[in-house]
Amino acid sequence: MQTNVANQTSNITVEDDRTGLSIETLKRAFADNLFYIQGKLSILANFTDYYMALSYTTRDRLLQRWLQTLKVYHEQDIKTVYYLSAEFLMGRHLGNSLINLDLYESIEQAVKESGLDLTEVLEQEPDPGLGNGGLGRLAACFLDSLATLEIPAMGYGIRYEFGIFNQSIQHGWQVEIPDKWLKCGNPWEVVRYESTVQVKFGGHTEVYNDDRGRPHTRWIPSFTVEGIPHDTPVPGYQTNTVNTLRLWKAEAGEDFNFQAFNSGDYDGAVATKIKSETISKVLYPNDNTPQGRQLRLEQQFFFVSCSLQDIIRRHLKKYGRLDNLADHAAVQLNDTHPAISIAEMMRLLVDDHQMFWDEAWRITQSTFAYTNHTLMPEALEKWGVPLFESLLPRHLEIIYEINHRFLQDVQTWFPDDNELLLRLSIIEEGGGKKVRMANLATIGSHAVNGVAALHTELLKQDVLRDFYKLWPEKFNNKTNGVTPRRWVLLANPTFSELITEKIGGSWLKHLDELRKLETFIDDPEFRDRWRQIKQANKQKLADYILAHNSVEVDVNSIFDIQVKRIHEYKRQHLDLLHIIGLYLRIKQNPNIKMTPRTFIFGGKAAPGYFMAKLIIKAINAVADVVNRDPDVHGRIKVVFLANFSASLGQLIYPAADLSEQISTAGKEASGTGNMKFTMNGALTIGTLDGANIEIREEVGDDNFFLFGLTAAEVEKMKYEGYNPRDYYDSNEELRTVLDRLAMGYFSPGEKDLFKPLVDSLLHHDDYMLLADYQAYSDCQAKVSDAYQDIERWTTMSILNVARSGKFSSDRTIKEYCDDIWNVKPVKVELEPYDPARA
Ligand code: C3B
Repeated sequence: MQTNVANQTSNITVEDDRTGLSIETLKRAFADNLFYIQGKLSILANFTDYYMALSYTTRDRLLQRWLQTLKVYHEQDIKTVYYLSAEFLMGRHLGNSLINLDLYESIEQAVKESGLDLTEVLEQEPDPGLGNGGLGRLAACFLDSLATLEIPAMGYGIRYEFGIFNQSIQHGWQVEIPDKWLKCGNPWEVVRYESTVQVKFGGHTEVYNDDRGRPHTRWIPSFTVEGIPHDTPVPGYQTNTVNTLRLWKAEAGEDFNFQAFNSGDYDGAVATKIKSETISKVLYPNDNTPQGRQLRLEQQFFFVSCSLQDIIRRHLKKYGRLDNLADHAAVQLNDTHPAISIAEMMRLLVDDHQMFWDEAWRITQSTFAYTNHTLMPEALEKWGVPLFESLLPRHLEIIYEINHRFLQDVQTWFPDDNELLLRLSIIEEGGGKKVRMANLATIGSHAVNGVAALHTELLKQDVLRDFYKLWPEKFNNKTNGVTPRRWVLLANPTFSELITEKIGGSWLKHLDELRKLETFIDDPEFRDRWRQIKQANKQKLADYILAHNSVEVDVNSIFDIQVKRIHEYKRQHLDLLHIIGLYLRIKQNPNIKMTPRTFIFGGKAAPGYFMAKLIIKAINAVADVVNRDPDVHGRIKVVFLANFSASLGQLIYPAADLSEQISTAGKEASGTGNMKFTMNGALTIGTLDGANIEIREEVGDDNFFLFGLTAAEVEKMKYEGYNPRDYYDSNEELRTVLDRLAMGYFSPGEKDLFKPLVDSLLHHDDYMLLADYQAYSDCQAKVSDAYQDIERWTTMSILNVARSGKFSSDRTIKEYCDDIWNVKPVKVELEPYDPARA
């Protein structure tokens, strides 16, 4: 492609190419980076080159703020938040950096004057998928809010070489393709070799006496791995604060190969290298269902040990002592994935820094806090003792010691309650001993939180009930939130413009101000534009669907969307049963009146999760039949969008009319997609689950389509003996729907394809689809009616947005700061860039 990038070196001489913000300087910097970093003349450059050059241009402007932030943190007496997470689903960096630097329009102009279209360049960026779903994306929203609120903070995680797989759909089935996100290089990371740390594995422990005759334990590992920090800047929105996301890459220790190599065992030497590097090779693609694989424990310990050593090293350098660690560091455990931190911190303090146990324990407990993200029993991490012992022998000893002391305390508080001891113990007995990571995290932390009000209540009453009895004051709720910068401003620019025009721009930092939109609710011009923007967003998604699925959809139909990981508890198949129900109604009566709908699905299934993959196939099979049937006459269409990701989400949320949040009550800890839909003006059809409850509370009962059993009703029904067959027998439509699916109506040539799905519903129905089917179907009829009244729908949509302020992650982060971390903002003042002084 011919552009005029190189022709733009006009007569500007004063502004610095690396910091200047004028269009001319940006153009020159862009051309310069294309030439000197990408090594390309513009006539030979491709879009990846443009993307890279533009990223470096943007990164230069971040660096000034980033290094200044580091300097301020270094010089001032501050307390820092360390967010430990095995996943960070950051989304694309370039667009977000431009937004947060307030540089979007200037760069857009500079790029345009260079003959290019910014949106096309932005599309070149690989979406760094270093997470599975909600938990990883929450971590990313939190980093954005921390920087925006000017809180000293650092994210710590793993630099996976392969992120979440790319999903393609072949013959209706999910096919996984490795995600080589680093193949063209990563302009957003800076490697800090000088801060490399050593991580030990395996081996044994031994006791020795120090100079003064005090006994200590030391760990003699069988191998050591190096952790190399890769730092990514995390800019706040319209602040100078740029925090750091530090991801660790595993490499072989320096001395790994010499012995083997010198004795001629070249293969052996390389094998060690490969084993070491395997640790940060790939993200486990499971969401809410851990697999007890050794490599996974290695990953967890690897990044925890790297991060804690890093925190201690930096603290010691600054303060020269460790007794005040908790005054300067708050470490948050994002689920149990980093829970081994509790034992590793004790090891570092007691063994390496020779601290007394009680002092080390006080520091550990006051430093750590733990967030639980799921009640699914199968998702609570447990590691077999033999595996643990072979990989982390010293940590097992430390865990036994923590457990021993803890259970002694329990015994004095509750004498003679052996059952209680068994339930509270970090070690699960019977059927092979296991280490319970949630117990370890709860005992070793000063605060434990759930992620929505209902979830926290259920934690207290159920999963962590006994701990709640011991320490009620430890437990607190922190309802999740999402960043409005990525999920509204970046994803939905015209909509954001309308809002800013009406209420000013400060809503982006104070989302509660969206309330002011209610004053415009009767303004016909405002309402018109509101609808036009939604329509235009739907058109954009329709274009995408046509290009990717070859399905033409009607932008006047209800865009009814369910995007999230595929899981039985999330009940994508309930949505599907309803679609089949509608289809059968059309088949029975081709003239039936029906509000047109486009049902859109997206989401990945864990590769080993058979039923989830079968659900994807079923959606596509139904889509094939429904979309081709002339009787349907375009009234319903079904689309499965492949490879749902953060970037695809940015296209989808703004285009939704209806948000499907239909998990079995009590199963979805919070949900965060629900919040993104609401903020972009979609209405929700949902159960009383997770944060849906709070969304409904905020937007008002009249502006939310509620259906289904409550968590308490689900429990009661299960307790009393739930029989899904009763619903099958008594509900004719439901019976026909299930029969058609089971008979092969949607799978010609493969009669029994969906039998496992139907059997599971008829015989177990763990997630109570059949019990909720009729209520869901009735509620959907109300949605269709409401959509017929376009004025009523518009009012509801505006109210949903105006009342969504609570769901900003800024609010969530402020609560963590006040109630758990006890940290305060730190202002970063910018100094003019001066290479001579730097
Ligand atoms: C998810 C939960 O399933 C969601 O309800 C919740 O909104 C998010 O975490 C964020 O809190 N979750 C996940 O994505 N992965 C897990 N292993 C556990 C929970």
